[in-house]
Amino acid sequence: MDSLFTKIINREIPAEIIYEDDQVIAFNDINPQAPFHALIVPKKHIATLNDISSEDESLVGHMIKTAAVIAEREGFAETGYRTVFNCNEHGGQTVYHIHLHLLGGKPMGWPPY
Ligand code: DGP
Repeated sequence: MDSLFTKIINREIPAEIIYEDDQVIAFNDINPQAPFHALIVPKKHIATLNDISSEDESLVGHMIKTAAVIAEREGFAETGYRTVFNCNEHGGQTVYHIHLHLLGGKPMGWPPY
């Protein structure tokens, strides 16, 4: 059974795709928590951060670099932005295919609860 995000990668479910390359895809979050809120998702299915293997380290680095590239492209790299990985129940993870939230366009609060 493919994950929800694999279905988006395979164009079985529509999404507003804003970036794609051979390793990752990025699309707007369906429930935005900031003026800009996108998800950077690896094409390889990895369920949680706990499942990242040493061979995935460059892929995860590429996800983070992609967030920075999109922030620059969207014009909020200098003012700043928030990136978040949620992991499992206490982390607030609801989709079990790792994804990096990229939020921008307003000042973010801290702590995040
Ligand atoms: P998390 O709670 O960290 O697992 O974040 C999952 C995010 O995925 C949440 O912010 C909402 C978003 N999301 C869930 N279903 C869909 C969908 O079908 N399309 C899009 N674009 N985003 C979705």
